[in-house]
Amino acid sequence: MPLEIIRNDITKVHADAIVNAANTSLLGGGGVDGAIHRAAGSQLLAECRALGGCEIGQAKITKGYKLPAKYIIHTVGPVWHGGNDNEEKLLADCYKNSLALAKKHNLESIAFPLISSGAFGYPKDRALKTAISIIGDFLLSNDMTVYLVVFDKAAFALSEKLFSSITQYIDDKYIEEHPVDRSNRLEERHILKEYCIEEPMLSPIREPEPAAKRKRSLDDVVKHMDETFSQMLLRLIDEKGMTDAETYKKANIDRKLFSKIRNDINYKPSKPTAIAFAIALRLNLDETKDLLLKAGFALSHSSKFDIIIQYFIDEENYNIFEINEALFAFDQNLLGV
Ligand code: AR6
Repeated sequence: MPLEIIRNDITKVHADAIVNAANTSLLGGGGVDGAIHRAAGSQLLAECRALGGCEIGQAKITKGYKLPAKYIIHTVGPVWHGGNDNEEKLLADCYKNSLALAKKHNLESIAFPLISSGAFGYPKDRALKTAISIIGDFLLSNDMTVYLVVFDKAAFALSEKLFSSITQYIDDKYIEEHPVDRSNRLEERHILKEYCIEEPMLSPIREPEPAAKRKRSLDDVVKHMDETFSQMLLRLIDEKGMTDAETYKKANIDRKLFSKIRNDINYKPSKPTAIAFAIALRLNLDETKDLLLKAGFALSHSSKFDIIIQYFIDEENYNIFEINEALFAFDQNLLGV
């Protein structure tokens, strides 16, 4: 998976490089910086001394010494002064310059902490947004595995607005699934019995789906009935006029997995992989269900994971990285594995 949000101590992460949230002296400090220097050993400080410091937003590379990572990319985030002091641009530069340095050294994987979000006081939800947006952009035109290491989940929160609208959506969907209040229903049964009226089917009344959302015809469905997942995926990629690379990047799927799927007509993907492709292809809910069915899966209203996916499809928000940010906040599996 090209971008993975993980909860871990970054000094334990096995990646070609880990990123250090340093200060301009590059001579060590507290937080991640302290942890990295302790874990890498004193040779790291000796190499850092020779670097002559680093400007805010810039990045410099050293060896990883005793770390599992081969390299450390040191970058200096901005101190948060309330948001009107160019903080966002400087933080974005940290990610951009670190990724550029990793690319220059032909690295295949890199792990970032949430730069500036500790001692430097940058609000964590904003820091996370910037990180995801810059890394997401980078991955649309580069092949690399990027880990975003979120150390303390307790302090981590999705933006208040997104979080509450997803929570509301989850609540609504649960209600839709259980539309008749149990107590009302018992009372109803009681009245029916009292008056010896035959009990009708108490099936939930559902609103018909708006026609605009039903974009595929019965004809279409029948015509493609015998397709396998892989065949349907490749057909949809053609129909949408997308390239393979564009598709697997937008799906947060790595190239190797994609070529496996392309070359094996009977490939059975995992549910998160199948959904990731539906998102990359901007499928509507019905089309998503059709594609999932080919892989033997369905979407239900009793799974939080499924409801969150439906929320984003409903909102026509097909940014896989934002979806993963939300899934992570709700402790769900991420898309693209
Ligand atoms: N692994 C992953 N994340 C961590 C770890 C760890 N071992 N330890 C802390 N974090 P900070 P900054 C998280 O303060 O805000 C230093 O003294 C932490 O929860 O390390 O950029 C430097 O020398 C937070 O979310 O970095 C600078 O002077 C994030 O990493 C200054 O602090 C960043 O917190 C830099 O401050």
